[in-house]
Amino acid sequence: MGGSPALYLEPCTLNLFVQYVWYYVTGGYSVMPADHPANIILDIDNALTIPAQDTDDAMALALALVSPELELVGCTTCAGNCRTFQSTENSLRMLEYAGARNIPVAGGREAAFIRNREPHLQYLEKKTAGREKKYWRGLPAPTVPELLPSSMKAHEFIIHAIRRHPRQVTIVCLGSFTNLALALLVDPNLADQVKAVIHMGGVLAKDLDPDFIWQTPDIPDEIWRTTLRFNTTFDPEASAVVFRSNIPITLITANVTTRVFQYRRDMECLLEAETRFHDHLYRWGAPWVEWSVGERKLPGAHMHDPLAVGTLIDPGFCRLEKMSVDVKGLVGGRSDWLQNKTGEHTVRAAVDVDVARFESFLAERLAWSVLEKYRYKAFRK
Ligand SMILES: [Ca+2]
Repeated sequence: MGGSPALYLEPCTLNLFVQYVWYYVTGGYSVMPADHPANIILDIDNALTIPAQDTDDAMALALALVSPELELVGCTTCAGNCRTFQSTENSLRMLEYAGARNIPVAGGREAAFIRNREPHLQYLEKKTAGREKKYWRGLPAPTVPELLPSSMKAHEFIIHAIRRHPRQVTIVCLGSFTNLALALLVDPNLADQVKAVIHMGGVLAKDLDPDFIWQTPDIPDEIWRTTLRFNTTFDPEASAVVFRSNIPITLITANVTTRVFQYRRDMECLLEAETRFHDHLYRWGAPWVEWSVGERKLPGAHMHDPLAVGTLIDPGFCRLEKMSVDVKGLVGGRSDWLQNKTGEHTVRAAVDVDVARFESFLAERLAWSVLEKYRYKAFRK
């Protein structure tokens, strides 16, 4: 380190400093839409602490915990990147380390409505048997969470929260649609009370060209095309229930999420935050970045889900267009179910992203402290 040590600030520290000063000078309100903080439920397939699985749900949860523009009402868990019970454990552990003990975590269904996703889940479980293991070598076994899940199941929690806060809660679905669909079936009048749904999923029909590079050659084609293709197709019957519900839906498509990454240098920012929570994110997040660079030959780790949460914080990160969903086509296995035309089931879908601005926002924001309100305030009854 050259120059005067007293004046030198690491780039991460400098970014943090600027963010804090800016936030406190402006009061944090100058860029917030009028309805912030936005109440959200995060429905996630959180695989953090499982080697060779995506870490993006965990980073999305972390982003929610540090962002004053959001009010995290609770987490519900679903299958996708891992089994549902694993997502529940991983989320409870994160909240425990964050000191956010009052945020409920409600476990969801393990299985899709009617499709057999066992081959998909067993494929994921075998994934650690190969040479990828080296990236996670030496890490201690994750602790058993002290926190317990909610006594409510995920769909019951969704109904409970929406009924307590009608038209005020956005449901952020970062895995399959199973839990939300179940809530809508159990409580047929619930849809009108849901403010909005934002979902990481979908692929624009124009980009279904076989030459389009998804940059995940490690995933077998039959797994990729039938189930892993970005959440929406994991449980297509559940997705159909949600798309037919008339809830305002925004899809943060794979077209934009595959363009945003977490880099090695970003992991250093987590380490410098020096909290148990950030250490945990670093410990399990850094190997995934290394694996993505070493095995997938990517510049960093894909950050699909944080972009969905980030879009709630700043809608300007993505350019959205009105599109239609061919629900019958989706259920029937068509891959071009998201189309740029008028149709019966309209959604807003992300067609472009401000990559540089979002990536730097995410890197800086994740080093922020977990909000005090989650440490001390009891969950609103
Ligand atoms: Ca996810």
